[in-house]
Amino acid sequence: KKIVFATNNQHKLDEVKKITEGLIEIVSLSDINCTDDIEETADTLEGNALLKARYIKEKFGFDCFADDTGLEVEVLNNAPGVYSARYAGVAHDSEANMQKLLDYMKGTDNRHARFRTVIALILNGKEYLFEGIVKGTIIEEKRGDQGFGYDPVFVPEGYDQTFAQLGSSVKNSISHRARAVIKLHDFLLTYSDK
Ligand code: ITT
Repeated sequence: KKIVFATNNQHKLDEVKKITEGLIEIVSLSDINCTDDIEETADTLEGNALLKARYIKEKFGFDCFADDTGLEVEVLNNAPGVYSARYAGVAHDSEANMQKLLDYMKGTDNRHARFRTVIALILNGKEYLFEGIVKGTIIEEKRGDQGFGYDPVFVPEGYDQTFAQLGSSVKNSISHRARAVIKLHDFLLTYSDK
């Protein structure tokens, strides 16, 4: 079954396509000629994921899913969280976002953080949510050049390299996004029974 992934983030699209290879056929927004920048006005990951999925369903009529992801840092009371993309003020400036985070955490012993992805699926008029979490720590200086966003400062639990050093095959086997996507896949597998 084909399903539209409502994202403008090419990195997310690449990751999800890899994770679902041979399992789900992913259609991108550019495949449906949508270049809209969907405004994310909710104050939760769940809310923004639903908002993006509903926008595509309402405008184009396709069943679809959307991903909203945040980095939740314990000592910052789970900030930047839903505001991860525009933490430093300018949307999608990953360098500035990471710098602000490292500055705020300077001298802090508690480095615990987690990535949390919420996927919202709209299928046959109903809405479903799937969550994926990976725990880890924020290091003191960026390391690695793979991945995207906050990957250079995040070391997943059980590893001593960042997502940006570990690369896509390791990231895609343990990440927040992978865990949410696997739940989505398992749901779709058994869907016909529901
Ligand atoms: P959409 O079109 O899907 O909304 P986006 O880039 O706006 O794409 P989000 O609203 O979920 O995505 O923004 C979350 C921000 O968190 C994003 O800009 C990245 O900087 C960061 N981020 C998301 N997933 C990440 C990942 O797997 N690794 C590192 N950083 C990530």
